[in-house]
Amino acid sequence: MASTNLQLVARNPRQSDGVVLLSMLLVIIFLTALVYQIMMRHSLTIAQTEQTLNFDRLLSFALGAESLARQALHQDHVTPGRKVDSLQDIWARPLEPLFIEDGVLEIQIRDLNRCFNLNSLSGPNPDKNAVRLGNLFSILGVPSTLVDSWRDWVDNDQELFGRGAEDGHYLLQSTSYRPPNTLAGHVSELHLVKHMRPEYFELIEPYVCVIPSQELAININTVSGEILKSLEPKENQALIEQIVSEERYYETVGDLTRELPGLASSADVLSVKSSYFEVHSRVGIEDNQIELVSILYRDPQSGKIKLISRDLGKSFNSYYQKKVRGTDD
Ligand SMILES: [Ca+2]
Ligand SMILES: [Ca+2]
Repeated sequence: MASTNLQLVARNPRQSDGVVLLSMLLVIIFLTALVYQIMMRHSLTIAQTEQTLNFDRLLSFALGAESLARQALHQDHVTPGRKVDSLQDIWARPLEPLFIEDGVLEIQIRDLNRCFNLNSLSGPNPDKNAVRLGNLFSILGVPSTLVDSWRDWVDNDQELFGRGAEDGHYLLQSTSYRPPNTLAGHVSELHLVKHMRPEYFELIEPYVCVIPSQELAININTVSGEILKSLEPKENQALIEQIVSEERYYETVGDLTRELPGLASSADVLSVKSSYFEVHSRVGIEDNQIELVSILYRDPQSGKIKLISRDLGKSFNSYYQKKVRGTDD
C-alpha cells in the first residue's frame, strides 16, 4: 500500500513541475553567479588597467618636468657670461604652473649646495664640519649631542663619539636596526638617530641635506644666514643677516670674505657655483596626482646632468594650490 502511494506521489505532475522549476532556478542562480563573477573580474581588470594608465600618464608628465629642469640647468651652465649660481637665476625662481589636459604641472628646483651636507661628517676628517654642524644646531636651538649621534651614524667605525651611539645602542631597540656607517641616503634618517625628537627635525630639516659626497660645498649666493653664522659664530651676525636679506651675486668667494673676514678660514668649503639640485615635480589631473623628487648632479666642467635618484610621494609645497585655496598653509 505504501509503495503504491509513493508511486502516486512520484507521478504527481505538480510535484514533478516543482522539481523541474527548482532545478531551473538553481541553474539560473548558478549562471547569474557565474556571470556576476566574470563581470566583477572584468570590472576589476578595467579598474586596475585604468589605475595603471592613470599612474603612467602622471609619471610621464613628471618625468617630462624632470627633463625640462635638466635642460634648464644645463642651459644655465653653458650660457656665456653665467659665472655663478644665484637665487636670481631662472631655475631658482618660482615657476608659474603649467596647465595640461585636465590638470596642472608644477616644477620647483632647489639648490642642494645651499644647505649643510650631513654626509660631510662621514669623511676622514670630520672634526671641522662637526663643529660647524654643532654651531648650526646651537643657532637653531637643537642639542649638540645630536651631532655626536649623527657622526657615529655615518662614520665607518663602531667607536662611540662623545654622546653618540653605534650598533650596540640601535640593536637593543624594540625594533632593532643598524646605522649605515657610510654615506646616508636620505635626510629622514635623522629620525632614526639617538637623541632625535620630531620637533628637532622640524627645526633642522630646512637647513640640511644629504648629498652623495663627503664634501661640504656651500654656495654663498644661495645659502642661508644661519649656515653662514655657523661657519664662524664670532663673525658680524648683523652684517650676515643684512647680506642674506638682499639679492646676492658674488663672483668670487674672496668678495664675501673681504666683507666677512671671519669666514676666510672656511673659504675651502665655500663656492659661488652649485653642483647638486633637487627637482620637485607635481602633476595633478582630475582627482589623481603624483609627486616626484629627482636629485641631479651637474658636472662643474661640462655642465652635463646626471640623475642621482628619484623618489615618489613627497610633500610638495605647491604655490598653485595655495593660490587656489587662498591660504598660506
Ligand atoms: Ca663612531
Ligand atoms: Ca659608526
